[in-house]
Amino acid sequence: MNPKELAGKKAAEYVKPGMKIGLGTGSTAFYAIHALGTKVKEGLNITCFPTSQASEELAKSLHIPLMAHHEVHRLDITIDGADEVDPSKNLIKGGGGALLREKIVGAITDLYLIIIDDSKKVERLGSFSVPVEVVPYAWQVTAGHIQELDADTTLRESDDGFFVTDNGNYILDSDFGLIKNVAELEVKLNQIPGVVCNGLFIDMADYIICGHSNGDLEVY
Ligand code: DER
Repeated sequence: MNPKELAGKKAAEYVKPGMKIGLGTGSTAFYAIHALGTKVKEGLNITCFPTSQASEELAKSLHIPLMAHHEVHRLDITIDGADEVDPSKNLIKGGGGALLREKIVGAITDLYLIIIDDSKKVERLGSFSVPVEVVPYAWQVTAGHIQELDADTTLRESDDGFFVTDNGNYILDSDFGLIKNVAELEVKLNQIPGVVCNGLFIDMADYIICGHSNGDLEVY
């Protein structure tokens, strides 16, 4: 079993009957959603709230019951991936472009489980550029403000032009280098007009579930 599948299946074991579950986005969350689909097929009674159109479509294909938007207030567990995890369990997320919905969902979750393989573990955040979701209007101006925080910014592209998030926004992948103070940077980014969300998830993760290529599983 590959490390991401190992982590995804382990996270699904935390899910109990009657729970409300946030469904993350990405290639690791893919395995957790499939594991939940199997449990639903076996009779597990849960309702879920996806963090992307992609995860919503996957959940529907697995007949996982979904909540309507007006029904969501608190979630018992959210299972989601990450692009980098530091020893304090701070994260860089957004590599899959779902950071805004993921942060909204993570913020209303009682138990936030982050599933990774060991390639995501770092001593300090920043080797992976911080995804910053920005409104398309005057995005170059917003990029300028981010650059003033000593970053190189790259407008994320897709196969047919600029990458557009599920919310109709752009993403500026912002390279700050290894970040000295992640909490301070997270606040500074949020103060920039035009910034909708950034991929620094500070003090949000409750547990990291890490699959290793040798078959070991680490939960901390
Ligand atoms: O966009 C995100 O935050 C996703 O969680 C993603 O970055 C996770 O990466 P993965 O596809 O390696 O699980």
